[in-house]
Amino acid sequence: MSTYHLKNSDDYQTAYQNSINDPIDFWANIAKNNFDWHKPWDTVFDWHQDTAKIQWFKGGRLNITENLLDRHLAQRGQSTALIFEPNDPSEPHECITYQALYLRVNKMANVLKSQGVKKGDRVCIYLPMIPELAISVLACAKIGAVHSVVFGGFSATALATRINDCDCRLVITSDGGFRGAKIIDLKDIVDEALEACPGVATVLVVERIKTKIRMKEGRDQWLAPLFNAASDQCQATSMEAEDPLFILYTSGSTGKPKGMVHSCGGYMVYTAYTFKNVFQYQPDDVYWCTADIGWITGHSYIIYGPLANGATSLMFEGVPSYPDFGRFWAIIQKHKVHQFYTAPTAIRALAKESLDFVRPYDLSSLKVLGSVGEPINEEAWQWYSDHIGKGTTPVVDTWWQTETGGIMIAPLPGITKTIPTYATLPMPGIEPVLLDENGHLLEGATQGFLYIKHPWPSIARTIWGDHDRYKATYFPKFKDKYMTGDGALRDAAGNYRITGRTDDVIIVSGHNLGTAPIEDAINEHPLVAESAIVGQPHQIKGNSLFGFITLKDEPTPETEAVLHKAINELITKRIGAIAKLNEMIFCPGLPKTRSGKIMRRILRNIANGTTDQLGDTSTLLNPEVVDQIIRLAKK
Ligand code: 7RM
Repeated sequence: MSTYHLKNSDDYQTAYQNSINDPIDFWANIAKNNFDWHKPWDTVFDWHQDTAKIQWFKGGRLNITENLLDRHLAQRGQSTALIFEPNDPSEPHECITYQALYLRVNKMANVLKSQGVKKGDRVCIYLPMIPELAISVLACAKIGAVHSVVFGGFSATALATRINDCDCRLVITSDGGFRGAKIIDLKDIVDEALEACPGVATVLVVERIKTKIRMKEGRDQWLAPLFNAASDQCQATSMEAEDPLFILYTSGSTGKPKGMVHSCGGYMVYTAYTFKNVFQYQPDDVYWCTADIGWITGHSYIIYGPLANGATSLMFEGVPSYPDFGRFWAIIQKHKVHQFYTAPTAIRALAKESLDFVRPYDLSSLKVLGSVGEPINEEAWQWYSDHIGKGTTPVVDTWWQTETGGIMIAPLPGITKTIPTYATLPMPGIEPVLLDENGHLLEGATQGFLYIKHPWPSIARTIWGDHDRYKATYFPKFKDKYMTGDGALRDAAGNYRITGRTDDVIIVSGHNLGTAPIEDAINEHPLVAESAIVGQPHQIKGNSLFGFITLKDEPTPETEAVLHKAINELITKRIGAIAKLNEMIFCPGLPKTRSGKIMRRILRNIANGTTDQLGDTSTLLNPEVVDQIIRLAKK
């Protein structure tokens, strides 16, 4: 028997040992005893290393929404599933019970069916953080449609790329969204995107901001009348455990975004299990994750993990700074939040403000504080622990990825030790290893490239439409180890500290940005010859983007000023405002190796002002440009 809820350190130790000694028995037990299946699986685990094909609970049948909603109805139908806290604090919040959510999901599922959506079809969801977002996600899952949620901050071009990549026929959006004092015109962005998406036949529009928008005849329909007319009863579609549940795009170090595909069975089991244990969720606790559902954290730890446990999950429409920097703390007090899960970038932004924004609020309900998305620096960890946790609430630094589906390395609050800046210990079923550049296994206290040995149930199964890229990205050197792309350090007790990306992905305010697509956007400018982006440490964002740009002609101060603006506008248009450059310099050339590769390491040193540590520059083709760039950067 595997214990679902780990209550103490012995439970953790035992579960961990069992899960490593016999992962198949371990996960089969968890999956069998804690979820509803239509039919048991034929094979717990199947792995073809040559093709990087991984399957969990193959042959098993289920519908994930029955595990999220239906099975709680008898006991907890009247308890709250979702709390919606709107952007504007004077607008009333909404509590949606399990029963009510169940009925709303049924109605939405029937709307989708009436629009011709069938099992396996892809549906793009481009919505602000309103209940209809969670309801749309669950409605897709109910009828076996594959949802592809695109974060509302992405531009029309980025949205179009994602719609076309997985061939979505239907888009769910809203007239717009509220974000702090701003209004985001989502429908306008969709209209622009769809000019490049001939495959989209239907757009369902939620009314949120009540502005006048354009509705395209024959394509666009308001959701409300369809929803109101739909039946609130709907038969869940029976899914194979390995059928895709959703696609979520993440930036790669090169090329177009990768549509990570997650499957129904393994994803459910793993997100539910890790939610219960990492947050030590107890019935009637109020749990709040501040992520947007457009990111994996929102998928796994606002919707799927919490609801699988019958939890009350709060979703917040707004931003931490509106109407003032006390908003998070006001919400914690208002809803008596027990578990709070946010990102280091938010913590740093709030720590910079006066403690007068924290002091007025009663935060005594808090039992667990979580962090996710990027390494949390010591000062931020300490501020979070001291001022929000009052020195007693444990801080859990959770390391994981879009590709891992769920939390991989994290302390169990009140159970295992927390150490500032360390994600500490692996979850049961997770066996991290550190390798050196040549792939040799490193033992004991050391630092290296982080790999994971044995697939766990919620590992992404493929990249939509490009399984070769999946294999090449995650199993590039060793068929038997998943490559995370992160570096890590391990102490003598086996605790892990994640040191950051080891590839060309830069994490800005918790958003993963690949350098290549940004460089492509810059290079589109007719005056630009070439460009390279590096990350520069930033007090609040963690990293900001620093661009080195060469022009086709000698720049003048005037062209530089104009280009500065034009380039950031181009980036905003192609990717989104999150990818704007913080600094850019126009240089006579970029440092290159003899084989023509840009030496980003050197550019990183220049951006960071650590030019005394340039290291080996002997392979450089053009060492003279390095000095020129250093001089320009100092200006
Ligand atoms: C959940 C999420 C994944 C990348 C990952 C890391 C970084 C995430 C932490 C972290 C240090 C953490 N998915 N990362 N969590 N680094 N400590 N606790 O963020 O796909 O968007 O990003 O984020 O580099 O590879 S993600």
